[in-house]
Amino acid sequence: MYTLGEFIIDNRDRFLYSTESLLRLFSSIKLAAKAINKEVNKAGLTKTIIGSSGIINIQGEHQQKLDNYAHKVFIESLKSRNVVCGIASEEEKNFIMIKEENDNFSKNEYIVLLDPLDGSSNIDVNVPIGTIFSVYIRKSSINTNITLEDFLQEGHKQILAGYIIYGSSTILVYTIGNGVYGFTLDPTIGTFYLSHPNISFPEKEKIYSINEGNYDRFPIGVKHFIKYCQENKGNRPYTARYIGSLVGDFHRNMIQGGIYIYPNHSHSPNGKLRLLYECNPIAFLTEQAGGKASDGTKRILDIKPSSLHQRTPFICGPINMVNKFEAFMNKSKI
Ligand code: AHM
Ligand code: MG
Repeated sequence: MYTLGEFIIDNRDRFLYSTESLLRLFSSIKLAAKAINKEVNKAGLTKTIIGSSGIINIQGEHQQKLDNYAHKVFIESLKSRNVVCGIASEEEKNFIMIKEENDNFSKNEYIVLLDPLDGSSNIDVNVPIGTIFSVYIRKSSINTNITLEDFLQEGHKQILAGYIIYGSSTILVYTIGNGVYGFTLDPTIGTFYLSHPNISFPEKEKIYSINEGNYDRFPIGVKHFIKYCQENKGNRPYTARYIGSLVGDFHRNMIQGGIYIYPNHSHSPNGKLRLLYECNPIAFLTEQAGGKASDGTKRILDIKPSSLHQRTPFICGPINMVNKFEAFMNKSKI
């Protein structure tokens, strides 16, 4: 049984930055993940954790109590390991500047972006939810305050990205740009063990995942692609699977072979998902698993962000399926 800590040490040559800082970063991510896992597991038992907190977050959505809890746990845990200089969270309008005890700013190098609890509409109904994280090296000098520019970096500059899925078991999946690895939590002893070495999309294309309730609102190219997925021809129709938790839908599709689509539509002109907290980390994992991530026409990881909470249409999955989707989008514009 190979633990996450042992795995990181044994593979330290693959990481371009310090192993010690990576271990400290993971130690805070694991700690927060275990605390959230514990709360998720007893969500049905306690009214203090299910339901709305009564707060409308920066996205204009009702914040759930567990969203709020996960946000706080992650921030505290990341601060306590003294390894990051700045954090931005889907749940907070502005980025958080970390200060050191006797200083106005932190000399640490890592910038962390978080969706502390993704798929929160599923909390109260026992459906998988997740945490998504993404790490960059700051652009500003270590002897100054961090700035917004430290956070607005293209996705291809990520040095680490991953998610934790709180499902039938709790799994942490990550990449440092050298393949995708998954570790399952043994809740009895609180240790993550390697369970999914070198995950990649399988050859066989099997699944399409999209909220078809929005069908009438979709651009024509998306409608044509859906009809293509449903056509009885060759290896089609594909199976339709949609949980409404990006982490859950992506995890299944990466293991079983499927495309995830959240396009723009008439009520959501820029799509729904957030580039920095959701799309970039999942796009990094997608490419590392041999797939492709696009906004319908261009590579997600090449988009230069202009604001912290910006949204984008998001399509990810096996290369052939995403290419096909882009071809339908291009054809509909001619
Ligand atoms: P959240 O960050 O508020 O939880 O929203 C993101 C979620 C994704 O996990 C999921 O893929 C998508 O929203 C589902 O949206 P919809 O209900 O519109 O299909
Ligand atoms: Mg989210």
